[in-house]
Amino acid sequence: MGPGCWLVRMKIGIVCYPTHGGSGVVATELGSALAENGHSVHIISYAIPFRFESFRSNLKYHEVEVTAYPLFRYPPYDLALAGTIMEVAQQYGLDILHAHYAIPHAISGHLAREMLNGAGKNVKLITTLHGTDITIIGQQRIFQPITRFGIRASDGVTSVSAELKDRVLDTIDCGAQHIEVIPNFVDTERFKPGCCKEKRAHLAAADEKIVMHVSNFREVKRPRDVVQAFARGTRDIKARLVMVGDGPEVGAIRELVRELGIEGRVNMLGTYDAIWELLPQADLFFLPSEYESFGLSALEAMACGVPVVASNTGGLPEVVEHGVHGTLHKPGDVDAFAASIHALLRDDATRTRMGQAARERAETKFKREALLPVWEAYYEKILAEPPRA
Ligand code: GMT
Repeated sequence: MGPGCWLVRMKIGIVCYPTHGGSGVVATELGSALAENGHSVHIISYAIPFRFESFRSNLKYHEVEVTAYPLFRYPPYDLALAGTIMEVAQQYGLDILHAHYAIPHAISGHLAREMLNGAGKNVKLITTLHGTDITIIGQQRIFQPITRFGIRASDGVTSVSAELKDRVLDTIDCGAQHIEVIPNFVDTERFKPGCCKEKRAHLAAADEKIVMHVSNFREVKRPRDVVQAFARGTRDIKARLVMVGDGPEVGAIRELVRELGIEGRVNMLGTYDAIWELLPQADLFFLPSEYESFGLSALEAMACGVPVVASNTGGLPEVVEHGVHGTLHKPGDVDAFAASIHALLRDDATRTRMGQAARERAETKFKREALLPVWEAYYEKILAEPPRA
């Protein structure tokens, strides 16, 4: 993607979590794509996001410095973040602050914008809602009013799926705030079928099928169901479960794998950043989450030509069409997941067809090059609007 000469070059601050998780990935990949297209991008976080690859003069990372002081039992990260945003905005003349995840990023962004506007600098705040900021954090009694405040205070708000937008409007009184749906995207040059074939031998024997799960092993991902459904669905099939990622449920999952006596057929790899090297080796991608606002990892698998077995929850049906790119079932229906895994692993022709359709879907609907102009147009629209009263 080359710099388009018609474009207004913008100075954009992106605030995100650096940890393994979809919102940080989306924020970082958007930042890289914008920088490649000639905009000046500043990523602000408490550590370098794991997908951050800076070798460009117009893509910078700024660390939030959190000061310890004997009086602070809890060092005020949100204020340190607001201070850092303000400093970066002043130094580089930012036009836009793009907060990924409502809590606390939208609030710190709001604070920074108010301080900047008070100093005569007009900066616009855009908040992207990613899912758990609404469905888990935003539903907690203590956080709901502040989530609502952050949404209302933003100059623009986006959500990663239509389902998440509806959920926000149903559960949070957003006032007059409009929510724009801009789906996540995938780099289809990096995530592609056939990549890194030499990795396969490290994951499984040549005659074993690979079922892959990638997540941060939180309860919402239902990792126990991953193991149970794999065990039930592959009793008479030579197959291996490859689990990638780390998180609070990992210990319990290891235990369950031992209880079921399938340790010889399960690889728990821990975190692996270059996930595009592993995904194409899978025969099936498995994501039986309780909820996914979008399911970026499923999209990344699809871009690699891998069919997906997932929950029919949240925004997943907007990404994966049941029967076309894989199969979708009710969260918790372990028998249905097991039956799908069994049927698909036994049917090479259907898997190949679904894998091809999945790749095509990623290329036609969620390609980075197609969604970048959507973001640019959205930024320009928000910039053109008068400042909030
Ligand atoms: O899934 C997680 O636990 C991480 C979380 C995040 O904020 O990093 O992911 C959310 O945002 C992703 C990117 O937009 C979506 O693809 C995930 O579906 C969403 N997770 C949930 O809704 C549980």
